Amino acid sequence: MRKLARPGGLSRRRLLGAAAALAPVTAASPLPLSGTAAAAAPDPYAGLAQEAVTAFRSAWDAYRRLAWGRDELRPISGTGSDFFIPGSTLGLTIIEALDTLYLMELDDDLAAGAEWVKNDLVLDQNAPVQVFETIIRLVGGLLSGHLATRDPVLLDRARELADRLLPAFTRSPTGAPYRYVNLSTGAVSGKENNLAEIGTCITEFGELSRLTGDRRYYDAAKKALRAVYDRRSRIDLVGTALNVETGAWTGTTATLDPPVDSFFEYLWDGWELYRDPDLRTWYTTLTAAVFRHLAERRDGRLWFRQADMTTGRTTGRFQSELTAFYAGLLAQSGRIADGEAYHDSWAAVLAAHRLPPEMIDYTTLRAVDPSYPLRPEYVDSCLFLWLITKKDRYRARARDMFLRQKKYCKVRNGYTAISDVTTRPMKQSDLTPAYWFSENAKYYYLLFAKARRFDYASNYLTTEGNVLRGLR
Ligand code: DMJ
Repeated sequence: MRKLARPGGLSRRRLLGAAAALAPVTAASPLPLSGTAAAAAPDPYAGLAQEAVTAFRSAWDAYRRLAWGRDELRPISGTGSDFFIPGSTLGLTIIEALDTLYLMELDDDLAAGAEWVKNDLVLDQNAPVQVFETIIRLVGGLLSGHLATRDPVLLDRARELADRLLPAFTRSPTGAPYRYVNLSTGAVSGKENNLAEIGTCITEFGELSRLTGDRRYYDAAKKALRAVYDRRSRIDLVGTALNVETGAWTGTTATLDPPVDSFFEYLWDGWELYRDPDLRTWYTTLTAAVFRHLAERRDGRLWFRQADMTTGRTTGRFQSELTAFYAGLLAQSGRIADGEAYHDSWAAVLAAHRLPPEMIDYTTLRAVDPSYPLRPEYVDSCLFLWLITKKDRYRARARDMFLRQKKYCKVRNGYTAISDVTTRPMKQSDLTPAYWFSENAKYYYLLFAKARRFDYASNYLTTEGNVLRGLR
């Protein structure tokens, strides 16, 4: 996933500092993919940059060969699968890959992907889709694809899709969106919705408002965030889920884990991108409560427990791998030491396991859910901690993770998710999640390559890794 560097503010200063540490790459410089790149001192990561492209290509070429146009690739059976609508495709992997193709300068493939979107993507689907996933993956992917190619049709498609999603927001009495909407009829369903799905849309919708001049998208997204913030408890904690019609809490556990995670991320990101002071206040107020009531040290490591949102009483000591993103978010929002400490906690998980389990009991680091669906969050935080602190440690951690992924997840047709990281040999499943093309592949490349089409000093990546600022 994510983010930032924008005019003004603490994080920009830090990112500018980080950028100064990079050898400047000009348009005339060769793309530093080999060990003989233009930098004066040999770059120990240059070979890995080439490997990151090779890894991406192996999965992308397999997708083109075996599953072109389908949502996702099943690399072991050599088939495709649907993500949003059984029996229909929305070309998810193509749309997720667009800006990664651009950054890697794979321009023929980018052109093929853009052509598919223009000629073959059918949005008028008489079926319900999950609003959150459609926004972060498809609207976000189309927007970053548009910013990469400057093709106006991609922006039109993003807008058309957002318009089909809007009833989920506008028909809700509270402004918190319904979970599903039928893309053809606008019928809404799923009145119980969780915080991540309610609150992860302001950067994609904000960008759409910025590019089209139509405020409706930004306003709908902000109203959804406000619907949650206004219902915080007296100790400033929020739960996990709301009834979007009545506004009553249906999940009252305070946690950073899913299904809340990116709700916090987009409060900060919305402030970073659009300078809306409400969003900063909401982020700051809720984060202070997270540190007051959820943060704790175990064996010197920083973790975030689960608690009752009204009383603050502890209800669990688990942590999802998805929450590893929070290390980067903390650093970006000015809590650098906390961000680094939290990343150290996840490095300890990697010292105990060959790949990070989906869920651990953080008191023992034992796997509670032993699957590894090729999650990107640990490396996502490596990227932003590296940009902010300039410490090589985070590139080294990303290299370690890259090599582990290669060792355990590489198959003939690219990379596969793992169903159990604790067995020997590891049990592989049969899926390359589309976010792998937008997130993992991109983060490794940006960390290792000094990509000349990326502005390391000023950028914003969404929760899905879509680049909305910083493409050049
Ligand atoms: C991605 O789809 C996004 O990062 C989302 O916010 C949660 N995590 C998945 C990948 O793990």
